[in-house]
Amino acid sequence: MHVEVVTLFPEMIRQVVGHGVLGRALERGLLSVGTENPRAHTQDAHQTVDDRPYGGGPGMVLKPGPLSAAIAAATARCPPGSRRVYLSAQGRPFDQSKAAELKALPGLVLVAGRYEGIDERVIATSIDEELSIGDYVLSGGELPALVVIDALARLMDGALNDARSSVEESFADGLLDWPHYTRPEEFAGLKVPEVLTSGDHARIRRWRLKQALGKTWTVRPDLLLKGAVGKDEGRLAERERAERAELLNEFLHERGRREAPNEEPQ
Ligand code: 9D3
Repeated sequence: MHVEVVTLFPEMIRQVVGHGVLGRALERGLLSVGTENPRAHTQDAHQTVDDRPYGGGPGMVLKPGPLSAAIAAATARCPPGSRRVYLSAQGRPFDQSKAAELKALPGLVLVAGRYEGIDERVIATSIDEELSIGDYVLSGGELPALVVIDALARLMDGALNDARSSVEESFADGLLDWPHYTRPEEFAGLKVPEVLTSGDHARIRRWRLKQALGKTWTVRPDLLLKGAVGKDEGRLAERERAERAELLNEFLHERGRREAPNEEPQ
């Protein structure tokens, strides 16, 4: 997959994509990342990329000319069938199922805005989809573009070093993670839960699923209503559904049914 980022700060992108899982995915040729700077598409001596908003108000708006020219240049380096995505606080939420959908595309042009935003006519003529990474105010689309690229990279076959089987981990799909422990067996007066050193893999699996269900109930009950995230969305096998119901019931029974979700019992 080839990804292009249209940005006034290409160094921000280049610096980050060299590291970790992402850097390895690039080295392995699973993914390539290029950048295009609207400033390179200006015609005036001052290389002006922004201007005051029609109608007045604070801040500046990215001018349509240089930005649309940069999007065109970036698109020309992507295979046919690529999608042009504008990262914006006004977009639909980016989530794991959207990551899986984008992963299937041959290429992606990610447009990062700055200032108050971009001229609406660029959205009308040069953007296929608008995505937000969450309900908080950032200062531009570069970090969101990197978030999207990172989520895509780890979905590429061969990007992760461990050969994790999707079958093996699917039992906790769509849930928050269970607690993790490593050596030593006692730290800060706290022991590793006995079940994890028991060698009883069926018991360990059920303990982990119950922990994941309990944590999810407590901090993200919305995920339980959704069913699951990702490719298995809403397609939990009947047996898994029954097991989850049983273990969630156990969790609720043990912590006291009267506590509402979101209340971490102490
Ligand atoms: C009128 C209020 N605005 C400024 C306080 C609107 C506004 C303009 C530009 C809010 C954010 C931004 C810059 N944000 C992004 O480019 C952005 C973003 C975000 O802020 N939150 C979540 N996802 C994204 S994706 C791009």
